[in-house]
Amino acid sequence: MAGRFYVTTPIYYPNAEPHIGHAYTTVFADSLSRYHRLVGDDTFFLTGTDEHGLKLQRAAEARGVHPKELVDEMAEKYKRYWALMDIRYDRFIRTTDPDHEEVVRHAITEIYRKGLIYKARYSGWYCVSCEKFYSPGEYVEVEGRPYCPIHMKPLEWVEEDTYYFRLSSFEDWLREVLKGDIVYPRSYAVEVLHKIEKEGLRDVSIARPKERVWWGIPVPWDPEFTIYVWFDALLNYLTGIGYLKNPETFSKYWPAAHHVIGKDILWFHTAIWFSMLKALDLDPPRRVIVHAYLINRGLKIGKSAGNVVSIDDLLEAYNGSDGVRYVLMRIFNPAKDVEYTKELFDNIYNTELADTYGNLVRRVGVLARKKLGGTVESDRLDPELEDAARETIKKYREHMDEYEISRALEAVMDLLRRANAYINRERPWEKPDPTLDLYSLLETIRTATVLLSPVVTKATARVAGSFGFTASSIEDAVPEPGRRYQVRDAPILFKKL
Ligand code: ME8
Repeated sequence: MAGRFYVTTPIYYPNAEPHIGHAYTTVFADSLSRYHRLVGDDTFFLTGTDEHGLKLQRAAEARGVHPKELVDEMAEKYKRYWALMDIRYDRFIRTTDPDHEEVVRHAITEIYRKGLIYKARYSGWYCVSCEKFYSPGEYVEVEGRPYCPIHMKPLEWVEEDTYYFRLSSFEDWLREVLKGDIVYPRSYAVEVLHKIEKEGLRDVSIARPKERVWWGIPVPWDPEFTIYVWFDALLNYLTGIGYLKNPETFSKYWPAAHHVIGKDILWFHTAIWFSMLKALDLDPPRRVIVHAYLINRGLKIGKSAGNVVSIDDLLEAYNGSDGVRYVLMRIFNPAKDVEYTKELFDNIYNTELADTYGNLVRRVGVLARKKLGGTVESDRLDPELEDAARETIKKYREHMDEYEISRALEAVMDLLRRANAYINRERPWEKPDPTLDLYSLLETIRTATVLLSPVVTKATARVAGSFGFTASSIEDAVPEPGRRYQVRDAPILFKKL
């Protein structure tokens, strides 16, 4: 039964180019989206850039340009990197898009009308890199000064008039929502619940005086204030599927939303976002799918830590998008931080992509051409490989449906390792008629190729083209006798490092 699947990435701050951390999230969301298309779901994939606020205002100031000039240039860079990574989104949203600004003005006005926004004085410690206030207990102290625990930079003291959103009025409702299966893995929901338990749900400041933060959307009823960048940004998930402008598309994909995020922005995507939706009489998303960090030399990879691994370097090192995508998804971990090391990446690329998949494709392709002139047809299929393939499809789907992409890929590698063992054992090159062996191996390759296609986008298309099969639906993965392969070419898919 076909379902609906709406998947989003965070919209990234375009103050700098995307790096391996942004690629980690984006490739994951793209792979999920491609998987859901493969199983026949009506799918929409949204990504984009978060262009307002103090962080961008300062980045532009530092370069001596207007923020719009900076974000225009950087949004193009993002698109270029995502093209290089073969990311296939349905919309690239920018918070400076006119339809988005309209959604934000509409939403904040609605919530204000309901009496859920009020004016008061605010004071607190702020991290501009996070665009977030930190309360005592949340920040760390360095030589007696409050520092951001993520960026390890001094916080700035802010004291000013603001508008608050009455988050506190949603506490009971939010606790109930978080008890369900809305956050994946569940441990992150528990984390949010603990925070609420400890501190209560405090109202959140959602505006900044214009003289301090002018780069953003003015508060409609009081243009002396600019709307807080997070309040603005979260609403992109509604704009992206046509809230206001295209109610039909919107009601098709909401609430089938799956928000993929890093654990750094969990609070915003649960406590704040769910409450905003409730205030707008909208259902919460279907899922918030959280992942841990990529770290390098023990620290979260990021511009501030100065330990960034660039997408250019990765593409260069692993022969383009397929290698990078595969390795990133193979180490993908929702619960635990993963340390980037060149050895780990090289090893996965070499042993799994080059040796286990690439080498099998090459060997079987060469043999099919040499021994059978490229035409392989059989009404029988080795039962061991057939069973293994069916079992693999089942496992793969279970893992993918639970967003466990690394395990799904592991299952495919297991199947391919069996096929490699099979060819070594059966030695089809020595048989006068190796039809049954080669047919069975081609079937296994077809299964693996279809299952790998959401992640390894280009090489799988090449294998399908070279061997003459289609890989556009999960049905194409099912092994069966009676097909006819026309092997035109035995491609070398992955150069070994
Ligand atoms: O937070 N490991 O944007 P951002 C894993 N604009 N993931 C990482 C990572 C790392 N080392 N570094 C970055 C923002 N990420 C807001 C979002 S959404 C309405 C607004 C990924 O540019 C991860 O997904 O700081 C993280 O949540 C996101 O980039 C933060 O991107």
